Amino acid sequence: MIETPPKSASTTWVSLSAAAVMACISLPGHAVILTATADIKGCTDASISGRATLREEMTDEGIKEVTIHLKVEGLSDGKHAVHIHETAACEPCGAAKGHHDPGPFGQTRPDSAGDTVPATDINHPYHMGDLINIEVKRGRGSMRHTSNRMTLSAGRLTLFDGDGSSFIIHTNEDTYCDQESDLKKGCAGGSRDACGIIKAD
Ligand SMILES: [Cu+2]
Repeated sequence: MIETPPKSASTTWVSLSAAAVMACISLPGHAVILTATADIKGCTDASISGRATLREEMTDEGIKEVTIHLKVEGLSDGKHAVHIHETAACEPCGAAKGHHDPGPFGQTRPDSAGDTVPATDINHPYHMGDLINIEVKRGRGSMRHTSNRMTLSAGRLTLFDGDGSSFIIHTNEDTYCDQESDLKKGCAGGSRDACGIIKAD
């Protein structure tokens, strides 16, 4: 004779399963869309090495966010500027060109001044900003940064545009060129110590 489980036990199991499913669904920002990686190498110093991982997730609100986790060894102790540069090229490190920011320069207005569609004077959402400094202690540094100013998936903010993108780690810290007195050559970190081309996994 097959024993039928008591109704209350079955009901409990169903309730727990539903709770587990609900818990998975309700976890915030955990829908991973795409991941990417960059192997970091010294521009001239072969003892510098590192790795960056990038993970694009969808928040509960439906916003794409990219979380960058960077680890590096061999840099001098102290703070170093980290940016995503506009070209997937590291040889030489200058080939990575300028900072990734695909919008038209100098448009701080939130949207168009006119009614033309498509408008050509909208910089939003290209006010991407730059990444934060990495701090190196006893030759090792790590940094984590989350941004909704870039995506790995296709779109106007993608890092995988026509010529790709790279990380550059600079010799000095980024002052973020924040104050009038900071607005001078080198305020974004100066020369380039390391580079890594961002590649989709
Ligand atoms: Cu830079």
